[in-house]
Amino acid sequence: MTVESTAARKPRRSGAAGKRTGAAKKQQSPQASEPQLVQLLTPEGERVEHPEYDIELSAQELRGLYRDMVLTRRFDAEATALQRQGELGLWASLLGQEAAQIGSGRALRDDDYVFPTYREHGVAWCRGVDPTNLLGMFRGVNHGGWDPNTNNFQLYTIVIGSQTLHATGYAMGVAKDGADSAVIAYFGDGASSQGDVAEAFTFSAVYNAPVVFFCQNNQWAISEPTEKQTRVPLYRRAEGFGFPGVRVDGNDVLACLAVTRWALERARRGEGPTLIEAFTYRMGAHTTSDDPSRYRHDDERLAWEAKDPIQRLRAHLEAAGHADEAFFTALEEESDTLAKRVREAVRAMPDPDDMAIFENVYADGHALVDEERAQFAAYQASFAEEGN
Ligand SMILES: Cc1ncc(C[n+]2csc(CCOP(=O)(O)OP(=O)(O)O)c2C)c(N)n1
Ligand SMILES: [Mg+2]
Repeated sequence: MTVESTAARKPRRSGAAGKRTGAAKKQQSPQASEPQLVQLLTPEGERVEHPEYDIELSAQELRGLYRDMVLTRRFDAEATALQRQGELGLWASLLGQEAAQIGSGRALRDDDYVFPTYREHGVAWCRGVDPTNLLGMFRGVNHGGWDPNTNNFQLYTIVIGSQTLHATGYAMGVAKDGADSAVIAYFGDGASSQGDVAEAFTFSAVYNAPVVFFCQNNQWAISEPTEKQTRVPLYRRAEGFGFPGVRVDGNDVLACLAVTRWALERARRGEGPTLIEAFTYRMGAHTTSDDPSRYRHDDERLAWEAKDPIQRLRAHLEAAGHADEAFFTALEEESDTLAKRVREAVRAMPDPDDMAIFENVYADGHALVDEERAQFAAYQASFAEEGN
């Protein structure tokens, strides 16, 4: 089954309809005219209905999603700045993908398990992984920085697509245990071309594994556009494997939350995997080592800026009277505090022990690793001797 319908999109009557201001226009978004895109919040911040994926959230919950996105964006900007200042070796920014990550991340239950790529800083935030822990690997002082089982959030995975197989295997284990938790694997449009992803789709389908495949189609795989990855919209790939695929507006935090919740519930009920394609955009460079001006035009980015995930929720909050100036000011202050904490934590990270690289290679040790350790120790000691 492929979810084909965006039918009956219409402006939604909200309790605060009377308070609607000019910020909430009825104009349809350009994306809304595309078929198969689930949307609950237009780029102008207007709530619209969807027949299959509607969601009711309190003003407090909406403010919470907004806060998550603002703090995540601020943390991400700070990490980019730290790389520019030489404090990090590399950073992979999530700029523009906040709604996809916070919406899906907030759909999860504590006992669900997440298999991320290297860009899921917003999901990490939702799982309660301290943002400073994300930076150690990018500073080169550790190999990960957190215990996956503390927050059910695996370590970042650089090998493109491989985590979809890990997630599938884990989900098959969850099903064998008889648990009703679910697993979610994040990956990108580029990763969708990897054999690992096709294998994960096959295994999860035939074993009915409780896993959600959350593909952030941010339109680019470094310098390769999505049309180099596929001849059909990515969400339709699922059909050939025998499970549902849904394309959601990845810049609409409410739609991402609603669709991910639905997919997780399917998994819990034993109905197997779902592919969600969050249609979004990588606003920044692939990483701090990349220069997107070499391969894409500025007007593309500008068009997506008009669909900014944070601005649209802010427009909705203001139009519906769900947040006042004091809320936005307090959040700005909270962002500053977070940024300062992140800066200080990174600069205070101790360098690792030189010999630590030889640890945890084999559980019971290995002759070759022992030999290399001894060689390296002798090499290091030679500097001390020279100094004497
Ligand atoms: C197996 C493998 N092949 C190639 C790479 C190099 N590489 C790193 S990121 C990337 C592009 C990934 O694009 P996408 O899946 O769309 O994710 P995004 O970076 O856009 O979030 C590639 C090819 C890698 N890390 N692993
Ligand atoms: Mg991509």
